[in-house]
Amino acid sequence: MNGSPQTPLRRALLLMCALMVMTALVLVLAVPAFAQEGTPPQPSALDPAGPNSAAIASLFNVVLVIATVVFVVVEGLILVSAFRFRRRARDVSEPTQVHGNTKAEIAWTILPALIVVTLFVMALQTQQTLAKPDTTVAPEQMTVKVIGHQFWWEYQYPDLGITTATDLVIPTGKVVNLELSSVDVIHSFWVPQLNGKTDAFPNHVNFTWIQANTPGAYYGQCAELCGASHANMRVVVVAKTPEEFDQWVRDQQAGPAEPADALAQQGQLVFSAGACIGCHTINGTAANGKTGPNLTHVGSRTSLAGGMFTNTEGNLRRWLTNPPAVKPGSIMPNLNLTRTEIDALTAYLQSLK
Ligand code: HEC
Ligand SMILES: [Cu+2]
Repeated sequence: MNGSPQTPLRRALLLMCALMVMTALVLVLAVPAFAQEGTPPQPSALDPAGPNSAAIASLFNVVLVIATVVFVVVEGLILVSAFRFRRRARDVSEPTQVHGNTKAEIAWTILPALIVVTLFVMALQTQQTLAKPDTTVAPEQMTVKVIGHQFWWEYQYPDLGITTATDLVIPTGKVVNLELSSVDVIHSFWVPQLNGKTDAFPNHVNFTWIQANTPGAYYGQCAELCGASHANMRVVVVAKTPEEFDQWVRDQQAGPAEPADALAQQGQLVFSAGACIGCHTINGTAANGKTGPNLTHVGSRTSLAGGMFTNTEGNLRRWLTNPPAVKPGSIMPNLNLTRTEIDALTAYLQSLK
């Protein structure tokens, strides 16, 4: 085979196969390694749970089909020509020289142009769907202000007088208009099953909307690098039936629960005497800080600290013990709380349903 003209082609093919096998191996081995325990489900934008994301998914599917056809035709032609017109062994003659083929040139100019124009028109149509919800399908609407913070989302329901964090609670079957902004750097609000990525800027209000077809928890992730804990800035949309949502609204509108047992009462004292009130609000108390999440009903949320933790006693303790140690760059500092203070605060915060 030495010196045979086929060797470079064979080498290239071998190299390509090796690369493909290696890529497959890396994917198979690496993906489970990243899926740590406690990581929320990684939802797919191709599994839409509402009309906004459904519009994006159907555009994607059309693009995918067209791109696949183009890929197969183009790669196929390349492979066929490379194989059929390859240099045979001992063939030293010049190949036939051709140049110019008007028909072929017109075809490969017009066809891609048509494809691009089709995709352009479809993308415009989808953009229009995303810009404005179809209110003939879901006539009921509500508005939530979504405010990005390093490293958690705040939600204000202006018509309902509710302020909460991380869990965005919405009713099913209703258009929820989201007015996005940020108090610090640029964040991006993204719940793949419900909407496309939408940036949240300081001093500017951006708009997107979501609508959930069925009750459930839809997970998302801040999609704009915003600092050390960008990856820990998550979001969960909790969609409830309209009846359950109304109940939630009544619970949130009520004042904070008065702690019943002695330990929780002690926690209330620690809270109101400490630095907490400078950064956190508990409605109807002296605590009216705005730096951190509103804690009036923190016990009713599914997640804590920007969705980094599920809301359990153990995680609350971990958080209070040393926030920046568990969440790099956290704006909540280590307050060097004693064991007794943490016990009391945990009991108190958990009682705030
Ligand atoms: C300097 C401001 C500051 C002080 C003081 C402070 N916090 Fe925070 N706290 C924050 C910020 C900011 C967050 C959100 C951090 C994140 O998720 O990245 C937070 C988050 C929390 C959370 C999680 C709430 C949620 O919904 O995710 C709890 C609980 C909490 N703080 C309790 C306390 C308690 C109790 C004290 C007093 C002992 C306290 N904090 C003092 C700023 C502060
Ligand atoms: Cu962010």
